Amino acid sequence: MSSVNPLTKEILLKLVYFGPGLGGKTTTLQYIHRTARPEHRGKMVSLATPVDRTLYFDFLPVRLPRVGGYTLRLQLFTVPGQVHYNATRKLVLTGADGVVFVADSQRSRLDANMESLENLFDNLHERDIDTDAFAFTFQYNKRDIADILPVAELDARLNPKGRARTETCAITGEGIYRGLEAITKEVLRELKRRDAHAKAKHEIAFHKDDQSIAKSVRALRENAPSPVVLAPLAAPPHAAGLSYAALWPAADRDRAAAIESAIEEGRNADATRAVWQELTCILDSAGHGLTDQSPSSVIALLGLDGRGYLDISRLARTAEAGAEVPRERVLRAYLFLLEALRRTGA
Ligand SMILES: Nc1nc2c(ncn2[C@@H]2O[C@H](COP(=O)(O)OP(=O)(O)OP(=O)(O)O)[C@@H](O)[C@H]2O)c(=O)[nH]1
Ligand SMILES: [Mg+2]
Repeated sequence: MSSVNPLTKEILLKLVYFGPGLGGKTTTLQYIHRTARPEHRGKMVSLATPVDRTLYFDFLPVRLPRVGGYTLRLQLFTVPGQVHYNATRKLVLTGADGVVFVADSQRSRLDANMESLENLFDNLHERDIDTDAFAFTFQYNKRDIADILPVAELDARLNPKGRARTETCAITGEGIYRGLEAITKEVLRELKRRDAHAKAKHEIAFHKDDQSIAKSVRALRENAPSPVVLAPLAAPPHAAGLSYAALWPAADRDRAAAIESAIEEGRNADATRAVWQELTCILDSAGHGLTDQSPSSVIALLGLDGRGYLDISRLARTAEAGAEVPRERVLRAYLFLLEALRRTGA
């Protein structure tokens, strides 16, 4: 559910990318993650637990500054499209402010689109949501493929009410930001409409919002170089030797190399502090949008060993206090961090 904070001038919105399996929802979020300015987006978290598939979705937080005097914090989610994961879809839809329906434009997927759309409506109706007054847009995806339905036919079959729709190719990113812009506008329009009826008004300066949303989304997209220097470590990357830095996202590899250099040079306390900082950051992003964001529950959700986490937190305190940190424990802490990284797909 949206929340407006007039003090910090922030609006938090939850947007869900919904649609049939393999339609391109995850690819859409990956594209935004890859191309948004690093300072305006958090880490992308993909949760797929092999044992209990009820937990399975992607999450990406992004921040749109200066929209009508407010900063918009968007929490972007995807649902698992496959038919049998409806429990997860219901869970992810909880409190959604808007939905982008990612349709697969391929002729052969028309039935799957219609089934998924019906499922979306069922899930919303179950929550007593009036779908006519719900922010909802379409992304007609995979427009790059040869055997696709014309837009007019998709409109007729999926979108008889003529909601906003964008033609996209999630792989090249064509149309993706226009789609994000469309749903953000819809959600704010809906919020404003509700606000007009509510007794307590937020007095959000929504004038010219469409223009400022467009501007803000455009600013989000421009790819800026990301300076990644982590104090207190600023070691040069490895010249030789075994390194796990390649397992990290490209933008973070320098920091991984810095941790490894510190371990190699016996600067165990420095390495510990850096591992702790990285771990906290990963858990923080993974916890965004969850009801219980405490590190222990995020650790449990990711299927990580809670004892390993406690061990690192103790070790970080030891390092902070200036006491000696044994090499094996730093190595173990680094291994734990690598595992956390792998599980979040960061
Ligand atoms: N040609 C083409 N392929 C795409 C496009 N978008 C996604 N794909 C491919 O389609 C496949 C499925 O994409 P995903 O993003 O995983 O689909 P999803 O909607 O998240 O699927 P579920 O998680 O099963 O619901 C991947 O192989 C993508 O590379 C597109 O616009 N064009
Ligand atoms: Mg997916």
